[in-house]
Amino acid sequence: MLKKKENYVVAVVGATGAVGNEMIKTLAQRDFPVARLRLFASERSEGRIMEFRDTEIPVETLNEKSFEGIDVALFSAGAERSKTWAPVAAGSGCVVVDNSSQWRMDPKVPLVVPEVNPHDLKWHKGIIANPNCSTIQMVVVLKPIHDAAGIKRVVVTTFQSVSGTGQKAIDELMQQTTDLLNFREVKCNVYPHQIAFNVLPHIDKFLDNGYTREEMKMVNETRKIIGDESIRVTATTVRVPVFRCHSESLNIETGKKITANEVRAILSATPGVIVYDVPEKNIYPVPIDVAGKDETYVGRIREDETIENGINIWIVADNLRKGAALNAVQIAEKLVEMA
Ligand code: NAP
Ligand code: 3JN
Repeated sequence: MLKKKENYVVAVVGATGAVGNEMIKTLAQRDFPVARLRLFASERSEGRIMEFRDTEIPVETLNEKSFEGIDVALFSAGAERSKTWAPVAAGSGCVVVDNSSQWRMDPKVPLVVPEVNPHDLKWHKGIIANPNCSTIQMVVVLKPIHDAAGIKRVVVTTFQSVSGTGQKAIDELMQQTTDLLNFREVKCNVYPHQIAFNVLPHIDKFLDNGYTREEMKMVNETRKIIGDESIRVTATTVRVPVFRCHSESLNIETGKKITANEVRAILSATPGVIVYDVPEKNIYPVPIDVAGKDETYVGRIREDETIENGINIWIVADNLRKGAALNAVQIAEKLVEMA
C-alpha cells in the first residue's frame, strides 16, 4: 500500500517512449504530488535530458537498486521489462502501475480502470495492471450499460491508430506518407504491409484460434475488469493510418431491453464519458477531434433492429491518454486518495 505523504517520489520506466512521454506530460498537467521524478529507459537513452515542469531530468538505466526510495513507478517499457523489473520494484516497497500485458491476467494482480473497478485497488500486492488501450475505452462504456441491462454479448471492431505501436510506427506512417506523395519507394519496417493509405486487420501476433493477441486481450480483460465471466466478447482489431486515437464499433446484446435514448441518458451521466451524438448535424466523434482529450467519446448510438435487445455504438478515445498514460496516472491518484 502507498503510505500517506505530501509528495511522492515517482518513476517512469520507458520514459522516452510514446506512452512514457505522455505519462510525464500527464503527471505535470494533473499536478500529481511529485517530490522527485526519476526517468528510466534503455542504454540507448542513458543521459538523455527530459523536461518535467521546470526541471531537466537525466534518463537512467535500471539496476537492482534503482527503485530504492521510489514510492510509485509507472511502467511502459514492454512486457519483458515488466516481467523482470516490476517484482524488483515491488520488492523495494514501490507500488507499480504496469502498462504492459505481463501481469494483466494474473489472478493476484488487479486490472483497473478507475471509473469501472476502483475497489480492486484495495487488494493489490505491489503491482497493479493497466489494461490494453482498446479494452479501457470499451469498458468505461460497457459497465454502465451492463449495470442497467445486463450485457450478454459484444461484437467489437477496432480502428487503431499507429501510436498504439509506439514511436517507430508514428515515424513510419509519416515517412511512408511523405514518400508516397513524393513518388518515392515505400519502406515497411514496423508492419508487414504498407500502413499509409491502407488498413491492416492484424494487431499483435496471430494465435492458434485464428484471433490475434490484441483481440483476445479485449475478450479476457473485459471480463476481469467488469468482474463477470458470462459476458461474451468477440473482437476484430484493425490498424488504420491515423496517428492518434482508437475508434471502435460495438454491437451489444443485452438481457433486458434498453432503448437508444436510455443508453444516451446513462452514458451522459457516466464520469469520463462524453456523448457526442447529433447525426443530423454530422456530430459524432472522430479521431482528429478527440486527440489530446481525456474523455471517452461516444456517438452513433442506435438500436440494432435485427435482434430483440441490441445497441450499436461508436466509441473514440485517445489511446495514449485514457488508453495508457492517463489511466495509469488516475490509478496513482486513487492510490494517493486511499493512502
Ligand atoms: P515505444 O515508443 O517503443 O517506447 C518503448 C520504451 O521502452 C522506450 O522508452 C524504451 O527506451 C523503453 N525500453 C526499451 N527497452 C528497454 C530496456 N531494456 N530497459 C528500459 N527501458 C527500455 O513504445 P510505447 O508505445 O511507449 O509502449 C511501451 C509499452 O507500453 C508497450 O510495449 C506496451 O507494453 C505498453 N503499452 C500499453 C498500452 C496500453 O494499451 N495500455 C498502449 C501502448 C503501449 P529507449 O527509448 O531507450 O529505447
Ligand atoms: O497496438 C495497439 O494499439 C496497442 C498496443 C499495445 C501493446 C503494444 C506492445 C506490447 C501492448 C499492450 O498494451 O498490450 C503490448 C504488451 O504489453 O503486450
